[in-house]
Formats: sequence, C-alpha cells, structure tokens
Amino acid sequence: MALEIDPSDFKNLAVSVQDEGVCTVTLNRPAKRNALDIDTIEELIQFFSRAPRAGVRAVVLAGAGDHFCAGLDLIEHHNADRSPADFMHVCMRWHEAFNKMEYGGVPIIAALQGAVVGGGLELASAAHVRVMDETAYVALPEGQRGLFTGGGATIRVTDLVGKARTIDMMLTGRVYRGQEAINLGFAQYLVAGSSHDVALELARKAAENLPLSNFAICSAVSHMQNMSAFDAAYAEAVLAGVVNTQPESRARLAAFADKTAARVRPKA
Ligand code: 1HE
Repeated sequence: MALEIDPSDFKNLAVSVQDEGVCTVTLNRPAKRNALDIDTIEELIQFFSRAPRAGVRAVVLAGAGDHFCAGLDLIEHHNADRSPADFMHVCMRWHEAFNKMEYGGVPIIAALQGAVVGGGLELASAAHVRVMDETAYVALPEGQRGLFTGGGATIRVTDLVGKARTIDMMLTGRVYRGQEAINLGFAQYLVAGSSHDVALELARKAAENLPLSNFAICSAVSHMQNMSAFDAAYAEAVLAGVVNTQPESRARLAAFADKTAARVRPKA
C-alpha cells in the first residue's frame, strides 16, 4: 500500500517506508548524537501529525549511530540565549510532538542504543514500546547542566518508574542500564543483538492488528490515565462499543469460531 508520507519532506529525520505500512523514523544527526534541535522537533510534529491519516500502521523510532539521542541540543540552546518565554515555547513544541506520538493512535516502537538521556529519554518515553540493546542506558542529566526537564519527563518518566526514582535521577544523574532498567520499567525488552531488528519485528506484529484496535490501544490507555476511574470506565465502554463491532473484526471472529484462528499459547 502506498503511504501518503514523502520521505524527502524530512531532513533531520530519515524516514523509510517498509512493507505493510510500517515506517522507520530515524533521528539522523549522529555527529551530534541526535541531539534534538528545533528543526528536528518540528519534523517530528510534522511526521506524527500526518501518520495517523496517512495509512501508517506502525512506526519504528530509532537513532542513527551509537546513541539513540543526547537530549536537548545544548549548543543551539547555548547560542540562542533564550528568554524564559522563548524556552517555554520551545518546550510547548516538544510537548506537541510527544503528545502527537503518545495520543496519536499509531503504535510506536522505540529502538534504543547507547545514550537515551535527558530529552532523549523524554522522547523514548512517548513511544508505546521500548526495546533496549546491551549498550543502551538512561539518565536525566539536566540537574548537572543547570537545567530542568522540559519535554515531559516529570510526567512520562514518572509514569514509567515512579516519583522517587525520577527525582533521584534528576538530583544525582543516576544512570540505569541492562536488566535493572528493564526490571524498573524503562523498557519492555532487552535484547542481545540489534534493538532495531527486534523493534521492527514488533512493529510488524502490531501492524497485523486492525488499525482501529491499534488506535484504541495507542490513544485510549494514555487518555484514560488522565481521567477518573469512573469516567475512564465509561470511555472504555464507548470505545469498545465502536472497536468491537467494527465490520473488519467479523472475519477474525469467524476464524475463531470455525477454529482456523491461532490459539493463545506461550512459546514452547
Ligand atoms: C551535542 C549534544 C547535545 C552531544 N547537544 N550537541 N543531555 C546531555 O547532557 C547529554 C550530553 N551529551 C553527552 O553526554 C555525550 O555527548 C554523549 C554521552 C551523548 C555521547 O558522548 P560521545 O563521547 O560519543 O560524544 P561527544 O564527543 O560528547 O559529542 C560528539 C558531538 O555531539 C559533539 O559535537 P562536535 O561538533 O564538537 O563534534 C557534541 O557537542 C555533540 N553533542 N550531545 C548538542 N545534547 C526540553 S528540555 C530537555 C533537557 C535536556 O535534554 S538537557 C540535555 C541532556
């Protein structure tokens, strides 16, 4: 299927369209350790604003080179000598990008290696699934730089690992990696080989689901965290009313009924 995404529209992101509507979006400034400058944030907004309506069924979010992302472009920030209002608006563009990701309804699988730090961790936290390889590590070094997080760490990193751990990371610059990072909830997968290969495999798997099911999964769960349990239950019922009666689901239900559909079993 041809996607309505033109890779040549992007400069700091390398966008490649794979089979089955899966797109790979790669932060492509490895010489700057994929630090997030204004242009990159604007391209993320552009891509993730379009993706839900362009037939994109799943995204692998990656970083070129040895590091996923070194966070805010500190050199751009230093040179711009921004006012408080200027930087507030910068942060609001980051939130625009990351909210488009988290709430957009298209599954995003982050493939992590090397540094996933500061704004890089904020970016990764806006994905729905995170895969770390053995080189990947996470940290929030803002405190040591005389800064504070502005791309959602207070919300999303806290959601992943809790308030006390987030505050400790901010205060002390603590670095987590490997199995400990997985056990704490920074990522769902730790792989011996390439995080990109596994992320692509997971994206392809997710892309097999009906788009409306994925829309519900990759927007509703996040929205519902912002609601009272009472309202979330109501919203869940309304959404399930729409998703669970979609005509496209009938063939899948029929396959279960006539015993041709795969059964749910643990891997041997
Ligand atoms: C950068 C950045 C950057 C590298 N902004 N240019 N983030 C940080 O505090 C992380 C800062 N970066 C690092 O600690 C290290 O660069 C890394 C551990 C990620 C990689 O180390 P290394 O030895 O491979 O690379 P390097 O020699 O430090 O950097 C290579 C180049 O990338 C160099 O540029 P060059 O032109 O001199 O070659 C670096 O300047 C450049 N580079 N990281 C700009 N972050 C919305 S608020 C969010 C708040 C934050 O995210 S604070 C940032 C936290």
